Amino acid sequence: MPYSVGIVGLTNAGKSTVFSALTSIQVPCEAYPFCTIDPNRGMVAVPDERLEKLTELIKPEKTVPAVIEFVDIAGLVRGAHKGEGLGNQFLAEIRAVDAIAEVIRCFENPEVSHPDGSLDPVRDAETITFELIQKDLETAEKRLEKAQKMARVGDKTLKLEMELCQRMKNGLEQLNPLDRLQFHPDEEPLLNEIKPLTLKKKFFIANLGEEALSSENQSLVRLRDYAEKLAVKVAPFFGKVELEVHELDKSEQEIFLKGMGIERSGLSEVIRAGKEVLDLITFYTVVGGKELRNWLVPRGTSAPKAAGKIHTDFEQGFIKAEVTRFEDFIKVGGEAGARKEGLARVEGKEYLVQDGDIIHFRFKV
Ligand SMILES: Nc1nc2c(ncn2[C@@H]2O[C@H](COP(=O)(O)OP(=O)(O)O)[C@@H](O)[C@H]2O)c(=O)[nH]1
Ligand SMILES: [Mg+2]
Repeated sequence: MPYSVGIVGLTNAGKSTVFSALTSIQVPCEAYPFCTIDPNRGMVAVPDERLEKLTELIKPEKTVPAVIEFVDIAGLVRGAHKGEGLGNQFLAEIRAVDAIAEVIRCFENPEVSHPDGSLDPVRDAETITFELIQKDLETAEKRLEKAQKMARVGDKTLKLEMELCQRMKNGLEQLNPLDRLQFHPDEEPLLNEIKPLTLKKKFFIANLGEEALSSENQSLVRLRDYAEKLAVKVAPFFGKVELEVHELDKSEQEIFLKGMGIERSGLSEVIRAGKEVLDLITFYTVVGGKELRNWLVPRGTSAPKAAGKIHTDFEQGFIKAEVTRFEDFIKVGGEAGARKEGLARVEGKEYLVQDGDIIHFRFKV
């Protein structure tokens, strides 16, 4: 399954605009078995210059880029925890994603009403956090109550859960998102099950209006300031502008956006932020000189686990990995050159994959 990023934000922040702009370059579904057809979900090819260079060098029959799935999750509004918006579907969707991108409105437009009447990115970010805290509080309280009941009828295994939920509850009542609390490794499995919203990796998407092209945007400055204090990344995104250029093909888009003074597309900013919060690295495979692919894995992934990403059998049957660094691979003109020059190292089960590795797995099935 690809990594997924859920787009949340207040009404009219530009979630759907950002989502459409991100997913406007559709990846062909047939290369991805997990591809589903759902208007609120879209698969985006991860922009990768190294993959482009490798394609030029190897000229494979097919290049299949890694994808990240984006989900437009509607339903977060102020007061949501009191029963407005934030239905079960919202919760199920947000729990299921790997990271949250909070779209924060930074554009002026008198024709598009703001639910709180004025432009204020910091207040909006805090509203989102507040609502997510309230949701987590509700979850913690429910679980605590249930655990207490069960404990009364003699189930002693629930001590850990009761303690955890009590601590979560205390923290949340003080309006602390759970990522500010410390947890014990023993509590990880429970936390993985509960999937609290304020423990998710997250970043902001600053949705900028056309006016921000010509002058420094005060909303962006304020949001950046705020985000820096929380150590949260900000990805600037000209939602409407980028959506409007989506009829152009990819290279034309780049030229057009550069012409407007947008150096890096919102897409690359968002992917960069997503990869960073999830701490992902990229490795490459070339199967029989025919199919070139890049793969995203968490930093610190072992070679057999990385092989398992390609096919579950590969992890079981892993024998060894032949690894060449991207720079070496390019320098010597490919796999044959790398072998000849002794630049293709043989690595075993313990090897931790490095960003930019080109890997030839050997396995038995
Ligand atoms: N001027 C301007 N309008 C925008 C921008 N982004 C979104 N909008 C408009 O704001 C309205 C709400 O956007 P939408 O994406 O539907 O917001 P959502 O409720 O968060 O999904 C739409 O009419 C958009 O065209 C922007 O960057 N500039
Ligand atoms: Mg929407």
